[in-house]
Amino acid sequence: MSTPNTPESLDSERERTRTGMSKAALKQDFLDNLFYIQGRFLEVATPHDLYMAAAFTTRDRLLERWVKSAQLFKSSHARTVCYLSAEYLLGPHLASNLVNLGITENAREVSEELKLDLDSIIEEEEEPGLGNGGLGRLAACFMESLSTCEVPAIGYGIRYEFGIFDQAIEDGWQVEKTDNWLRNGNPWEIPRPKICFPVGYGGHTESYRDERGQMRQRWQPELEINGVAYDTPILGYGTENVNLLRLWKAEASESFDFQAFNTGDYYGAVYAKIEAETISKVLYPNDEPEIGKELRLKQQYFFVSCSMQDMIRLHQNTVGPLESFADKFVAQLNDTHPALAVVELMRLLLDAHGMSWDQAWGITHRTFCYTNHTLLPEALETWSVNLFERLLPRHLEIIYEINRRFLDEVRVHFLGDEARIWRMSLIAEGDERRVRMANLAVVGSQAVNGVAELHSKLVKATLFKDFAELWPGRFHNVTNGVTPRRFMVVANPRLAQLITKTCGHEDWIRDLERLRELEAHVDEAGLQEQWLTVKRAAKQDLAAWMKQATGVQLDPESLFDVQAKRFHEYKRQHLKVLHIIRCYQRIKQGLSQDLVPRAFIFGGKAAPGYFMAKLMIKLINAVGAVINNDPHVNGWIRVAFMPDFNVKNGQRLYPAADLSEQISLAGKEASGTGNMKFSMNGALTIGTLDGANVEIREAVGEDNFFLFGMTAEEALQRQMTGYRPWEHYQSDAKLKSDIDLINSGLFSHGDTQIFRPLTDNLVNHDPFMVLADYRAYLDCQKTVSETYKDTQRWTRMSILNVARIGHFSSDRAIRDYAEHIWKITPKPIEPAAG
Ligand code: F55
Repeated sequence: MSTPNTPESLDSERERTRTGMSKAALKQDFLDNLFYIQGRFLEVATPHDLYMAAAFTTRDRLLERWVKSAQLFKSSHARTVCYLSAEYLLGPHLASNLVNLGITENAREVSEELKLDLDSIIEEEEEPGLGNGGLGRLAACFMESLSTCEVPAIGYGIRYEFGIFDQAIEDGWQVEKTDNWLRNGNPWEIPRPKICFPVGYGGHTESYRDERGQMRQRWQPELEINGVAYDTPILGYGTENVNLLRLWKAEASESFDFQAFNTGDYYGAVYAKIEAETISKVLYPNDEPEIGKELRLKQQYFFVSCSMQDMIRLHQNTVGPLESFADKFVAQLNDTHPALAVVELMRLLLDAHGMSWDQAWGITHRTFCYTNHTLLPEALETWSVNLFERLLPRHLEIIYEINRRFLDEVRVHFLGDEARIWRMSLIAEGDERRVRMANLAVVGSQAVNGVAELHSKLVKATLFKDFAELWPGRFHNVTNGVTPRRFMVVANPRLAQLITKTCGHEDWIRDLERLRELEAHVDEAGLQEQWLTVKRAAKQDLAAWMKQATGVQLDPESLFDVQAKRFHEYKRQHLKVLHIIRCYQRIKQGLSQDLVPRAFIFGGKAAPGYFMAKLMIKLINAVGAVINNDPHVNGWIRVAFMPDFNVKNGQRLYPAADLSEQISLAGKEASGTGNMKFSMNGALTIGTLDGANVEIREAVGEDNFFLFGMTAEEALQRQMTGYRPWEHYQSDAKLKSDIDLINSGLFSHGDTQIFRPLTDNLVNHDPFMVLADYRAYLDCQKTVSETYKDTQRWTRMSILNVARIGHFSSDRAIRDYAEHIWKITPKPIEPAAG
């Protein structure tokens, strides 16, 4: 790109040179880093060396902004959001940081001059998969948008040594491989060995008299370990603000060595060290059965204790007296995993800082806000009182006291309603008494929110009905969003360029509502044609990737029909399978005339202990193997399973999708965020009225959304009046023949039993009402096919989906939180003077 010689452009070029963003500076630093950090010349550098040099060159360019942000936040006592999350599903940093620094083009040109390919350098990065799915990815989108929206923030979490497992498919089954993401080093983090806090476990509590003669409680833990901070800068787009992601690593404290020295038990001390370090060893894949639960509670306490101690330290170093703690900080609980923070802050204020209960509770209660991400009863966290007593005895005492005072309030409010008191108590009574973490989070927070309108409504009407009646003003909705930087600009540069060209500016990247300007061009043949070209190119890229990863050949001319998300029965991947089998049977019966050629593409991991979910993966691969090899099918339909669906692979999928499958049973998916990512990339949605689908449909227009299925209310109604799935099986001949085909052994080398657990469950129980929605789903898919045949109409709908999706940017979500929940105003960093 040549730069015209206007005074402004010279100024900005000088500015770029000054801050090291020029091509010359980038090239020099890249070569220096390659030599001084990796110890390599260009000629002998491995792909990994090149990636590390590029990463360090990029990181150097964010440090100045980072330090400036930190300085300003410190000196101005800026109000700060602390996002507490057990998971951050960050995805690769390099490409996203290049975009947010505005140097992708320069980096590409420098690479070309050095005869290197920027895309393969970017490919080299091993992503930090420190999350399971939607909840962890939301935390990552929010961190990026907090920076973009110039809201001072710290993300607190755990530096898992092993993130979410890598998924391989062997003989059609999911096989889990450990995710050793730190193996080759992590250039994005900065260890802070001096930012280190002790965390206690076990032991007992005791009473003592303080210097003023007051009786107080204190905790004598049996074991103490250390949490050490590892910091990663999180850049925003088009801003100088850089926020901080601070992840804690567990280490043994010196007392271990001391112990060994005293007792001579050297090996005992070494084992104790190893045990301490297991606390941040591995991310729990959700839905795990009971075993290992204790370690999970230890993890939760570990990271919230470090985070609360760090916040208190920061406050004392800047503002000073703890009375104003809740003015300086607001702490957002990402689901209940960090809910112990409420109790830990109470403990620190009471026991370490000598506050009275009322004073400590006043601060704590004003500090926290809580986001709920699920209504599924089996996903609501509870911990056995016995375990608590053994691991965190002081915290249990504090929970009892919070509960005592809270239940007194309930008693006064709802005179004599004992049943209600039982339901609202922080302790569930029963064979085994358990602490209800969701109730604790609600009681300890000043604001509670759901993640989509429907979900927030159900939160108030069902899960927290009693609480909403007690404190109606506490409940809010903030609909989720995703970052358009990663999911449009990074993932789909061709589309981003076309949008920029059509709108005549790049401002849509930071103000996503401006995508609406596309609407004025929706009927232009030129745009429609280029839109199709962009989509086809993305489909070709995906087809090439799939071919090398799985051997399955997809036809880019066919409709790419994608369902990518964690495997769970409520998400109903098996409903999609029934549709595929129906298409297959039609082809076999010579009735393929009204079909359009389709590629059915799946992606997603199943929790290692979730048998049904793993069986669904096996079924998809089994059905795929038969269909893909049946000459009769002759390319009409193809089934492909993308192995290891993670952020990186998601970025390959979203741009290539024509159709996005969002088919959960209404009322079960809190929001969904994949639905937004697909739609932003021009896929049309087939979906139920669930989670954020409802709002997406309203935004893009009902004519541009394929709706089917029961509403949440209808589903509930049918469950209550007695749902009998076998009646559907018996009365719908096609449904019966689809399910029977699964059990015929056709897809399983004659094994008629292997898929029985799935089909028996569908026919006899069907907790997520797959059979009830089967007919409506097939009918709707017919409409999809009809619509796809009219390319112009489909393209128009696709453009309108993108034009009207602006609301689902995580920038909007963060602004909602800032205004309604956190009461915080942005704090821009002034760019450096020239
Ligand atoms: C992780 C750990 C545990 Cl123990 C339980 C659940 C999870 C988890 O990953 N939950 C999750 O991803 N929930 C999802 O959150 C998204 C963001 O709000 C929603 O869009 C989605 O509907 C919800 O299922």
